[in-house]
Amino acid sequence: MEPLKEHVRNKIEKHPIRSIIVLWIMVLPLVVFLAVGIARYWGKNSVSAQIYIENEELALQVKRVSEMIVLKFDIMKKYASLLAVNRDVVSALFSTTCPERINDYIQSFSNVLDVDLVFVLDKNGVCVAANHRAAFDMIGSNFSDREYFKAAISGKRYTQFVVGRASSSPSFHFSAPVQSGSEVIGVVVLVVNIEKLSQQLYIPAGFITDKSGVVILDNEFENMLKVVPGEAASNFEQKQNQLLYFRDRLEPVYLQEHTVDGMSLWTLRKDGDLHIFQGANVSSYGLTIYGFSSISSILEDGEKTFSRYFCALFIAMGVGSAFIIGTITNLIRDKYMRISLQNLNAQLKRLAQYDALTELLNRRMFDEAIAAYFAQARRLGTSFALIIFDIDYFKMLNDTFGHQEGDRVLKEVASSARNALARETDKVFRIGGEEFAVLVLAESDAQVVSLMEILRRAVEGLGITHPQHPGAVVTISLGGVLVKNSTLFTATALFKMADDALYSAKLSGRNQAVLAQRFEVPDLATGVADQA
Ligand code: GH3
Ligand code: MG
Ligand code: MG
Repeated sequence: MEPLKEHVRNKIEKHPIRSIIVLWIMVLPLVVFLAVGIARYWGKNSVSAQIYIENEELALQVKRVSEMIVLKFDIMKKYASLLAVNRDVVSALFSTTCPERINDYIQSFSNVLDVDLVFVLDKNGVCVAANHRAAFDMIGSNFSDREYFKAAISGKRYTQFVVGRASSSPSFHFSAPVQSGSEVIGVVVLVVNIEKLSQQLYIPAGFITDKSGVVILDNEFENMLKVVPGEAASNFEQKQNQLLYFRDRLEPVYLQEHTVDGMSLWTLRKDGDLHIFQGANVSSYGLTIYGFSSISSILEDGEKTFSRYFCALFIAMGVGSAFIIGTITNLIRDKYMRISLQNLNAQLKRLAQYDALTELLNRRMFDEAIAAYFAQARRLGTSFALIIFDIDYFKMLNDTFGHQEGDRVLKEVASSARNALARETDKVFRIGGEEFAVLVLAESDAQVVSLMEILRRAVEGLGITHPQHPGAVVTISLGGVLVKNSTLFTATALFKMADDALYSAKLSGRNQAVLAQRFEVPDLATGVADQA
């Protein structure tokens, strides 16, 4: 995990633009996935809403048709009753020969009420009168086997769908009994052709079936006298078909159900449009209304809506994600750059303060430290010591064993000096090639001498082979000075005193320490220095 993080971090730091593009391309499939999901959801919602409205409209249409049927049929029944109480009609049924004026009356009755056929049957079912158009064919014919006759002769008004035997045209028959007192003496029949009804009961797509499931009204006419699959008439015998519908066989209505997104949809012909369905029963007349409405355009629209939503979402989310990635990448880059800058600063600070080889404080820090020791000594009246030491015959060691070995020796001497000094206030500096300085808090000359001796022995004790002569080891020479009354010295003067002491140590044979003689200047104002 860590290396991956590091890798990403490095990439972001080095190639920010490229990283943003790569990250964006990596995020792109997710953007597409989300855009498709949301667009599909929205598209589906919009389609559902439109289909809902379409369903409501269709339901309303179907309801209106069913109300129209009841209204229309009720009126026809009333017309039939009205004709049944006409005095001339009643008297015609009593006479053997029907007077022509009855036919005239029936003709004008049918004209005024816009009924296709009106006729009167006697109690045996024989036609005795009819409007002019049908009179020639019908008068004298027997209709006693018809259901509408049987019902009416038993005293009931009746409505029946009939396919005319002579005309083979489908129509509705409305019959009513003609009574003389309580006795039924005949029947009047009003006939309305389906064609006429179709114009008044219009359903955009759909049809009306009778109680057996046979289509008896279809605006398109293609389903006329076909049977809805699964309905009673599917199992009718040829004889029954002939009697009721004047057909040998009843074709099935093409009606195919499809389930789309949990919705039941229907096709009304092969590869036709998908339709929604709404049905209604007109129970008083045993009719069923099948209402359909095509939603293909809504579904096509849904596809377009999806594309539109998808494009809009993809652009918005694509731009949005690029912006977010850009911002995040920038934030990460800023953060890491800040961290590296901090690290770099710390490193620089270290480099500025410490010597790279020995890891001791450097010359600059020595200058600062000596000034601070002076300041503290002046303020608090403390005393301190400065010790300078230098490796003996170091050039020879370097020349004999090489510079690298020389460096190793420098490091060892440095760390042994540092380890020899226990207190935190004791500080060791590398102030030149193989020259070191020590600043410590000290009270007396004796203390300084013993400290120098500790350092000298520490280096000698390392036992590092020196090429001067067989058995020789690396040693150091030291010069020290104690600063007591600090107002009387300067850093330069002090350094010179220690350096002089070191020089004396070298002259006296090396591997030894020399304490500088202190200067005492009791009165600053006189500017005269006395020697102690
Ligand atoms: P003396 O006892 O008088 O001090 O003799 P010396 O040879 O030690 O003194 P000199 O000043 O003649 O030589 C110092 C040598 O220290 C010269 C130089 O090659 C070596 N030197 C200085 N700095 C470094 C360093 O960083 N690494 C190494 N390996 N050698 C260094
Ligand atoms: Mg030297
Ligand atoms: Mg030296």
